[in-house]
Amino acid sequence: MASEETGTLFLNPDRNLAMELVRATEAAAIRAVPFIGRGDKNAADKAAVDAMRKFLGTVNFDGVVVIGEGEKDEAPMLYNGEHVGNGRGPSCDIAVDPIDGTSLTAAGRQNAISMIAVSDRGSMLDASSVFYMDKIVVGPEGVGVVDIRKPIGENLRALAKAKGKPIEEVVVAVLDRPRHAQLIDDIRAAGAGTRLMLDGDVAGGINAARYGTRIDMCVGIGGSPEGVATACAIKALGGLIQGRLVASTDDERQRGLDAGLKFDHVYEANDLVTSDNTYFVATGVTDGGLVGGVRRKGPIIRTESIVLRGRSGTIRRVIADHLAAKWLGEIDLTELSAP
Ligand code: VTB
Repeated sequence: MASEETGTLFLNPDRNLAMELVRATEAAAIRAVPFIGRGDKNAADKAAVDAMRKFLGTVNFDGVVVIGEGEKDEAPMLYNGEHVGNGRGPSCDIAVDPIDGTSLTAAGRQNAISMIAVSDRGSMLDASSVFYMDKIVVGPEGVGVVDIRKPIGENLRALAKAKGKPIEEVVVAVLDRPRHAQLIDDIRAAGAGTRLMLDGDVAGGINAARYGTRIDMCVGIGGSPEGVATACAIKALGGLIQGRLVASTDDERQRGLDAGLKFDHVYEANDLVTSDNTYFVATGVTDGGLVGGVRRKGPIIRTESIVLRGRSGTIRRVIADHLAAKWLGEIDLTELSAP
């Protein structure tokens, strides 16, 4: 028996962890609710960060934050290198974004989520010194078909063929940024349509890879932390993610090189996270294409989450009803009145 087996049981994240992690993203999403549409993204982020840190502290694991979102805009964050969990149980790397879409939340827009990705200790790429990554994400049909090194038009034609549909029916999610003007033109010139995202390319990437959505591909330059988190999810969905780091300044490039990162290099899913023992959990803050937002229904607060597990290749939806009375006094529930 494996001492090896015992070791595996105790040293690596196991399936029980997933439900514990959902509690943390649920709490972060619920706590962010009073800040929806209130114009203060840092306050929303702080509420979510505090809730997530508190819940993670009760979980049986020894997590190290490899990727904490926030440095880029000096938002409140779970810091890189911070230990989370109660220190007992499996040793994990974690990528965390208490709210991906703080601006969306502050504006009262759709598609804000709270998310955590987890994998075996030492398996996540620490790309924290370089903020941006050029990415391409597609579902299982695009594996071996699409390649970030090829022109977008070629990739779109190849994907349309692999999916057995005309290119006019192919839909591509892209962050709506000036830097993507040419990319957007090229996608449309190839005959495909775009879904321009204000923020949230993790959800965009997952929707591109997930079965049965209207999105076929997610491309463009987004956050590198988001790239690693998306890779944890893609392991469960069987799709493809490739990323290339993009330095905005010479200093940043040098910091990346000093940290052992490579430019002009294509990071595959297995480079972004070397383990297949990955988890990705997300709870909707506001309504979105991936998960619905937090709702108040009479005496309960309803949250909607997804749980993806790399090893089993599963995606599960978790609908949770939380007794609102338990949260009274802790949060302002006025934002939660049923739509
Ligand atoms: C994306 C998006 C995130 O950062 O990764 C983006 O998915 C990239 O940075 O929700 P810019 O906003 O500077 O383009 C976020 O917007 C979060 O900061």
